[in-house]
Amino acid sequence: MLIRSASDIPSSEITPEALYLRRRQFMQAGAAVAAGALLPGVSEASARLAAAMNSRYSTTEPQTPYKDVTTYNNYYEFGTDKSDPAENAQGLKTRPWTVSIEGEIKHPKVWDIDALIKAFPLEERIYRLRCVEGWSMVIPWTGFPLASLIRQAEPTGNAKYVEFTTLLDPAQMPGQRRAVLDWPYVEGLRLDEAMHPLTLLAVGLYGQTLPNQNGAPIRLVVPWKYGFKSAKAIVRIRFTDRQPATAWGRAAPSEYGFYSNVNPAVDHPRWSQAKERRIGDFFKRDTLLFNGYGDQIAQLYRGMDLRKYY
Ligand SMILES: Nc1nc2c(c(=O)[nH]1)N[C@H]1C(S)=C(S)[C@@H](COP(=O)(O)O)O[C@H]1N2
Ligand SMILES: [Mo]
Repeated sequence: MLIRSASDIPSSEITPEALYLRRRQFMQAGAAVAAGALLPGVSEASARLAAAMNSRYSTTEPQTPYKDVTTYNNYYEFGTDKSDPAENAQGLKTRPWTVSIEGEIKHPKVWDIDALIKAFPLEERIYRLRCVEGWSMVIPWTGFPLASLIRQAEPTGNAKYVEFTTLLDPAQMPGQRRAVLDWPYVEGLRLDEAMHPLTLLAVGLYGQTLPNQNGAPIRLVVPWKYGFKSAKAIVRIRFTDRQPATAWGRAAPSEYGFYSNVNPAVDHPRWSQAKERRIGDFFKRDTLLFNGYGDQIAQLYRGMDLRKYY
């Protein structure tokens, strides 16, 4: 495992950005609490965000600088270049916003996003993110386990999978005016993957509201899977008895399987997955099975052929 304790990290690896942001986050927490006394609602959400406790599921690896996390993005609704989302997503209207929880559950509900942020305790989770393209980052998310929401929704006996759908709005999402994918972006998990405590619904990063380019107001984070499983700007979570058809799976089924667990031994048809470049590093490093989260999640796939179920 590459996980080191905080004291093992040379101070040279702690970026000035990270330190600056921590300090600013701390001060903003104070300011937000003060403002929240006058203006309940939005500031209350940001105060809750800033106050989120670091989780035991966090890695202590050096965090990717805020600048890189928010300017090097994949979000095809806003263009296919890494710099496009930061430029083009700023106008996305993330309030009002609702998330519909529907399908094979006992308590379907259309949640207002601010009510959802208040409904479950928020945690900070510092996770590795490994993109299928061969780069990776370490990102401090703030959010709550998807399992909390699922428990409240109470899946029926027919619920076997969970489908996540991104907003469809070509007027706001210029990338949707081109047939790069069959919009809207759809992703899916098996119910036990969705219920796993590592699976997070993120509403913030670096202690602040999620930037639009990172999937505001709410996005999925599944750290042992390739980054594309982590759908952004979610408007619907639907429980089904059948495996959902995902946007990438429909576009290129031989390249993007439903499981898409990070696996250095199973290559993408067009490139090796054995190594990755951590953004900011010069040299590549070995990619770890299940992105290094195997101790926690390997039991989900016991007895499964990971080559067949790629
Ligand atoms: N709706 C939507 N979600 C998406 C994508 C996308 O194009 N559209 N790209 C995915 C990919 S390929 C990756 S690697 C991650 C990147 O998340 P980040 O930009 O917050 O690092 O978002 C994923 N979620
Ligand atoms: Mo990705």
